[in-house]
Amino acid sequence: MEYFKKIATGSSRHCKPIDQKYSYGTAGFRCRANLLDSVMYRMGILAALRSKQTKATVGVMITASHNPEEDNGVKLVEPMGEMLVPNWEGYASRMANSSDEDLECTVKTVVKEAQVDILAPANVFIARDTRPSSVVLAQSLKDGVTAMEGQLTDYGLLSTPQLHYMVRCYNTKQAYGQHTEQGYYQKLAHAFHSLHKLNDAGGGDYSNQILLDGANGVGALKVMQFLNHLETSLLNITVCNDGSNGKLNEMCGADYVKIQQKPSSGMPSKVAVKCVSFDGDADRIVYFYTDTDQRFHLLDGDKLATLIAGYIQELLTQSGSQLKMGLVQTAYANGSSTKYASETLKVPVACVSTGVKHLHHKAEDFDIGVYFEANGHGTVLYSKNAEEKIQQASQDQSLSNDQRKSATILKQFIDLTNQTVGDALCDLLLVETILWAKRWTVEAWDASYTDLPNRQLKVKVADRTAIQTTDAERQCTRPVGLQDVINSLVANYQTARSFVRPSGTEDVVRVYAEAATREQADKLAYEVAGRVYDLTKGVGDRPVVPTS
Ligand code: G16
Repeated sequence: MEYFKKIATGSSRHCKPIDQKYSYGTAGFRCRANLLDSVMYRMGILAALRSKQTKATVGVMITASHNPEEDNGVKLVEPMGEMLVPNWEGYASRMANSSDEDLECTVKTVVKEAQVDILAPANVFIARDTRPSSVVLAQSLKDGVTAMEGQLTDYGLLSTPQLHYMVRCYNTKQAYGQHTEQGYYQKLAHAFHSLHKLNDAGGGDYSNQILLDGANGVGALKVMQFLNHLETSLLNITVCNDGSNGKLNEMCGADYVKIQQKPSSGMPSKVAVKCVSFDGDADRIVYFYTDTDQRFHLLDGDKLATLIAGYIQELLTQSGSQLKMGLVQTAYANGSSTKYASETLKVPVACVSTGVKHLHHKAEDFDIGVYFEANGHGTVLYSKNAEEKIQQASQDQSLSNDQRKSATILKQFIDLTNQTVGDALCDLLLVETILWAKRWTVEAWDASYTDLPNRQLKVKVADRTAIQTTDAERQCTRPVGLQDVINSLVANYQTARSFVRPSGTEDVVRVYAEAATREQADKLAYEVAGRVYDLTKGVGDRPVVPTS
């Protein structure tokens, strides 16, 4: 058939490096950009096949998000804006790893197994981040889509959540919004402005000044565009690390701030000023500030999750709604946040493996599912039933004015949320809306609970897949004996916890530890990292507890 001949012809221009093995990680394929040409071409083919099979538009984002600028990657977007479904991850791996000669045959097998109507039309939306390599890789991707005679819309530079949003808008025939950048900004600005009007008693000690670290990436560019739609008397954002001179994610961005537990470079140091950091493709956000004693305070994904869940809970109570809300976290969630959510907010908490795909899926179990990874990646999902009930309550004349008002606020809150995936800009606007409504400073928010001191480390090893885990990654099953070692180290500290897992985006093993004091958390993390190094053939220097 014509299609399959075109695959082979295209493949000869996008040859797979011999012996290169690609694995579909936490959020798609990710590695050095110079190894990705063949992967992009094949993901163009795969996206077209998925579009044919679902009879809907799908998306492909070219980004390596928080990774260094030299890396790149690909994230695939399902018709309703979610991440690619698990069985298609398997097809993606098979296609990425097929030899050039076998590719045609592999595609035929996928077509058969997934029951793809090869003659159906295909429609693919694509976008890219600001990495220099993304431009060339976009062409490889397009070649793949074109080989399958798919239609293409190239949005050029977008944040990852913007592309997810475009795909959902298009497939819902604009019921979710317009599938344009302007449409996205207008929807958010309208909801944000409306929420300020509705929360007319807001303000108080609230400060509308924000210093924003754009990670020298696409998020900075998009926030600057959004500012044209925003009433600056409500929110005054100064964008730093806008890409004009710094390098993407280098000593800046949400991942840097979260892991290093210090402010991004490239930002003025101002006491008590609210700062936010986006990651490289603007799907994560963390807040931070420096207090009058020059101490750094991080408000990470856990603090965002509990703030948002607590506020929604209040609105549900005030509107008399019976909807059930739940919070989804991962093993990285600080123990204090889990305790605060379940004991103070009385919100049920679920723990799943790392990766938005897992959190998103679990959040669908609730009427309203709030999900956040500690690294700042998260959003809120509202079931159809929840959206309908909230809409009805906002117009129900049998309810009191206050009840109707709370339901109306919730309705606008839904409009301010990107339900497809974590979205740094939407999350920022949600947080600012809540802080305004509660008349809170960033310090007041921070005081809702105190994080247990924690440390995250990366260990380079010969083969990170030597580490295997279970129980939402909280227990290590391989190498045999490592979990016993971790248990005995943890037993030496108070209120301590530690786990290890292979990263799905970087070639490292991640180590997490928390304990009652900063010294204990650091010591425990380095001790566990040292044992990981010993038991899984560490590369480079063995991690040791720093002396100062
Ligand atoms: C991706 C995923 C996140 C995950 C992060 C780190 O984020 O979307 O869910 O937490 O990678 O994953 P790992 O620990 O496996 O490396 P991003 O923002 O880099 O796309």
